[in-house]
Amino acid sequence: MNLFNGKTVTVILLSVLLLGVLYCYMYQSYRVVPLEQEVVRPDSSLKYTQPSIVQGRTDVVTVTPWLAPVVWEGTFNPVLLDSIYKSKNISIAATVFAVGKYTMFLKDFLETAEQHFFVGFRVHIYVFTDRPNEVPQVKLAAGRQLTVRSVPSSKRWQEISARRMELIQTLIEEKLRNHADYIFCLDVDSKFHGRWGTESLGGMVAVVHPGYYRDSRSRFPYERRPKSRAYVAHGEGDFYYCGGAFGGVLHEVHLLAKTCRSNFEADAKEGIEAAWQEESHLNRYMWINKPSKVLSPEYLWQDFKSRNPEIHIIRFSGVVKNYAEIRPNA
Ligand code: 5GW
Ligand code: MN
Repeated sequence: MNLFNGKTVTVILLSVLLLGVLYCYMYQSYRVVPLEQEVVRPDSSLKYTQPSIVQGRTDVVTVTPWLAPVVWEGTFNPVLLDSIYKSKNISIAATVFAVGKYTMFLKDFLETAEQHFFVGFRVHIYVFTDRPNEVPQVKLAAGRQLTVRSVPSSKRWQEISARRMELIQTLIEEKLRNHADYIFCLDVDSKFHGRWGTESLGGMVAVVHPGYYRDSRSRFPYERRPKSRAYVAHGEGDFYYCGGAFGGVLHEVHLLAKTCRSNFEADAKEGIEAAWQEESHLNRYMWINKPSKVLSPEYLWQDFKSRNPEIHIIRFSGVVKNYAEIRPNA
């Protein structure tokens, strides 16, 4: 019997090949762990107080029934979070509208954003205004930018409101793709008072409205007419979210803006305007498509409201405004 006939040689060669492949595969899978551990952050960022798994805030709900975190002071470590996102070299866009006399709010908004909004990160603020010459000169830190985009004047709030979603949609399509990772859309009649940073980042992010967060949902000012595309039925809805602040990753906010805009316009064609315009559409959208992160009312308080005990910090708050003075036709 010839041990070295063609068949045996083939079998031996195939076995060697198989062992080789197996070895490479095992070697790889053993390596995966150390390789991943090599991508560590600087030592100092790994030293922080031990997180507890049994103690934390008990006075507020810190997770939704669909397991999205609800961000409250005391639920996160800002230094740890910043170090995680620093290594990803993220950039954050923010939109703010200042049409008509609302340009008067820009100075405080922009100056306080410098002090509190994603400090140390790449931030690009887009101001949409019909009065570009009234945009104040604010000194920006390195890595931070401001762009002014002209929009037509409008006397009707409904028009401004409707166009907000449209302008957010087209900004993302035309400018932001491949230039920003996250976007936040904020009301201009507000100021930052405390940190608003990486703890707020998520796929789709909504802020719980300060005016309704302790109420039963039967009292939420959702759009209640079924013929509107912003309709939320009685007995439905999670929270009442603010129209004055929302955000998330680019593609999520793009879809949100596009959907809200088309629902808003389809309603308008039928002569319907939702109770709180785009805030109503946003609330409907967030009911159907749950936000992946919910920000507590720390992230949009109102200056006229006294601070409730569960509010340990006010990060962003709407100023008290004189409606007669600033609003057209008011
Ligand atoms: C708002 C209401 C009635 C008429 C006009 C306006 C208006 C809103 C305006 O004239 N110019 C303008 O830039 N806005 C933008 O929409 C601002 O960014 C403003 O922060 C946002 C939402 O309107 P607010 O802040 O008056 O609404 P509330 O519900 O926060 O009081
Ligand atoms: Mn506002």
